[in-house]
Amino acid sequence: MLDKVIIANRGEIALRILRACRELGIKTVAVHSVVDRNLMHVRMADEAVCIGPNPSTESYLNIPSLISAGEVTDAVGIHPGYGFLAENAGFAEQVENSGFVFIGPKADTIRLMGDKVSAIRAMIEAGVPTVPGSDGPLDENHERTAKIAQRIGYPVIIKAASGGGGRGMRVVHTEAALINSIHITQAEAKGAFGDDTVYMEKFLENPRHVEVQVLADGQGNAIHLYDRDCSMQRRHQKVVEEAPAPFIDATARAAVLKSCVDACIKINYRGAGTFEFLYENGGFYFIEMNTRVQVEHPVTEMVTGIDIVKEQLKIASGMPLTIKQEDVKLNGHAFECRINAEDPKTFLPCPGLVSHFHAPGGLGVRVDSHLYSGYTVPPYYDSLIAKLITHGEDRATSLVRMRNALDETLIEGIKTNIPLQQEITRDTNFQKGGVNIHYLEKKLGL
Ligand code: MV4
Repeated sequence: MLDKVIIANRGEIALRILRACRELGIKTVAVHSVVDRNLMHVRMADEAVCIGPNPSTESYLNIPSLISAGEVTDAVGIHPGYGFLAENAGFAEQVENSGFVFIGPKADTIRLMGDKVSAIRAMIEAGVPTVPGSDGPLDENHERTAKIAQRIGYPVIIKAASGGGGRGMRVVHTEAALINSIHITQAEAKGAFGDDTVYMEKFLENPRHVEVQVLADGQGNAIHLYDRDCSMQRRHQKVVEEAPAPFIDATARAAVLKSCVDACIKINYRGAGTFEFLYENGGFYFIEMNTRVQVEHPVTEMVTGIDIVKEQLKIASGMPLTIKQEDVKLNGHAFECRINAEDPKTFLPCPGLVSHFHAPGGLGVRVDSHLYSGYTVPPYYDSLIAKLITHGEDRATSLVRMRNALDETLIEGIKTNIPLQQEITRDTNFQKGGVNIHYLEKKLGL
């Protein structure tokens, strides 16, 4: 087992990683910015190192600082969490070249999946269902491009190969608009990512966002932990997630789960990973793969009983996966509501002093949060301050527990999106289940 791990993140996920390390007897090093010296996990860690000033570019994204912290503390591994450097192949490479274990996939795998064109190619080769598309970059041969669009059928979507998560994409409805739209997307991609490579897909109008969680050890063993539905989102920010995804065609689901496991074996994947799909009319269409632990991993933990972060640490220690696919049993249903320090009407961030915090409780209620009474939410980072997770024997039980948990939660001193979450749990279409990715924005009148 890894002896000592640097937790290269902050907030709830840093605390989540610390808890997993404690269970495994791994020593912990919290690295933090100046303002974050009072974070819950910094107080609890075996050691703490200040890695720089408040802006994340000078602290949580400061690679030399992070490597130095590993050196001065004699750490063995570095856990990147999510966001920040979690999917930065260059970081993973520097971590490994400096003699540390990067708790995640190999740098080459991160690079393969970071380029959406190479990711899609890898998936096609592995038998994962993808969106009908160009299956490669578009070039300056406009006739060829127009033919691809004709074959796929309009509307199509142009996406930046270096994009992802909703950045750098444009929908095209007619051949007349095609070439100009490609040029605009290329220019934007060049500016945002320094790479103007774009590709084309059929634009799916009303899909759901369904993703598959996997674990693989890079030693020939891989399993899936079923699926999650993350369709309840606003401007590419997930708001509520649930596991398993409701109302999925059983045959399509069994096939897609198997294809994800096969793909992990084929690319020799290592660590925790997520295959993102659009799900429409009973079919799955791969769009991207995430090579990190995700914010919403707890809903999968609740329905499978598997600690995903502990598995990441065991895999990084070189241990083979001991969980067999047939031992992964789905038990009940789980929801996660993301609680953000933001105005529930304008969605503007709302940092400040939390004068009072009271967490909900009871059977099937989990709170992943670094909050405490007297904590000040700084303005420099993501506004996620807590994740409320509920579990129940069925979807209705899990949902009523979430409604109660939200009603019980007290966060005073700052505005939060709890009123929005309360409204969602009382929405009859959400209660029925299976709403698509546009539902929340339409409900909010956007
Ligand atoms: C799409 C799509 C429709 N058709 N691709 C947005 C985020 C990025 N991960 C991919 N995205 C989309 N790709 C095709 N071919 C619609 C979206 C999309 C979306 C996807 C998942 C969750 C929320 C979304 C919100 C708007 C658009």
